[in-house]
Amino acid sequence: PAPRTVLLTGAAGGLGTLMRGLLPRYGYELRLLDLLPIEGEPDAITADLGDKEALREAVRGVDAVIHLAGISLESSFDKILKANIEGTYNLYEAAREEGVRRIVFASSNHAIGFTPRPRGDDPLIPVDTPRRPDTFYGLSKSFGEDLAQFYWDKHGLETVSVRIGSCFAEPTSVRMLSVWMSPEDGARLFHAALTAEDVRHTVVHGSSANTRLWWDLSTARALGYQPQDDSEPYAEKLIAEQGELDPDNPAHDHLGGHFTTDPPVWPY
Ligand code: NAI
Ligand code: 15L
Repeated sequence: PAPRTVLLTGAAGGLGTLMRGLLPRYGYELRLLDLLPIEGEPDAITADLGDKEALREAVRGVDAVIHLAGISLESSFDKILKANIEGTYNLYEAAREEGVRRIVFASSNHAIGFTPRPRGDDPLIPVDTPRRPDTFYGLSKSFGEDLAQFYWDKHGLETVSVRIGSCFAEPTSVRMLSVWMSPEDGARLFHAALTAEDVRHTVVHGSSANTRLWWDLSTARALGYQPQDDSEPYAEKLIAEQGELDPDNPAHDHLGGHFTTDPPVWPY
C-alpha cells in the first residue's frame, strides 16, 4: 500500500516549511521533527538527530521518512560529523529497528559538486557520474548515499536519494537557472519517491525541467516524476543583473558553483 504517514525531519527549515505546505495535498499525514520548535505546530517533535531514543519514538508507526534535517551548508567538519553523518546514521538505525520500509534522503548536488558543468552540446551529467564532493557538507551527502545503499543491501531498507539542486521559491542566480527545482516540482518528486514501487536504492537528480538543465533527470522520471516547471522565465532578469556564466571563473565551471571555491570552514 502507498505510504500515508510520513515523518518529515527538518520540518522547521526552508524546504521543510515548503513541504509542510505542499505534501498534505497528496494525502500524506505528516509527523514533524526538528531541532527547533515550529510555530503553530504544537505536535511537532523537538529533538536532535543525536537523540537516538527520540528518533526511535519518532519513526515508530510511520510508513516512510523524508529526511531533510541537518546542516544544509558548509560548516566545520565536527559539526557536519555530528548532525549529518552521525545524525543520518542514527535515523537509519531507528528506522531499521522500527521496521520502516522507505526513506527519502535529501542528498545534494554538492555530493557531485566538482563535476564540470556541461557546456554547449556536452551530454547532461548522468546520475552514475563519480561522486566528487565539493565541501565537508557534500562529503556528508556522499556518505548518506553510501549509507542508503548499505541499508538496502544489508537490511532491505529502501531509499530514494534525491540530489536536490536548488529548491527555493525562485532561482536567485544564473547558476540556479540550471539546477532550480520549484517547490511544486519538489513535492511532485518527493511524492514519486514515496510511491514508486521497488526503488531499492535509487539516486535521482532533483530539479525542474529547466531549459538550461545540466543534469539527467531520467532516474527521477522513471519513478513517475513529471516536472512541470522551468526556470527560463527568470533568465533574462538574472542575466541582466549578474551577467552570463564566466568560462574563466572556476566557481562557474562546476556543478557546485561557489561551494567549489569557497574557503573551507575552520577548524577542520
Ligand atoms: P535548512 O537549513 O533551512 O533546514 C534544515 C533543518 O534541519 C533546520 O530546521 C534545522 O533546525 C534542522 N536541523 C539541523 N540540525 C539538526 C539536528 N541535529 N537535529 C534535528 N534537526 C536539525 O535547510 P533546507 O534548505 O530546508 O534543506 C533541507 C535539506 O535538504 C537539508 O538536508 C539540505 O542539505 C538538503 N538540500 C537542500 C537544498 C535546497 O535547495 N534547499 C539543496 C540540496 C540539499
Ligand atoms: C544545497 O545543498 C544547499 O542546502 C542549499 O542551501 C543551496 O545552497 C543549494 O545546495 C545550491 O546548490 O544552490
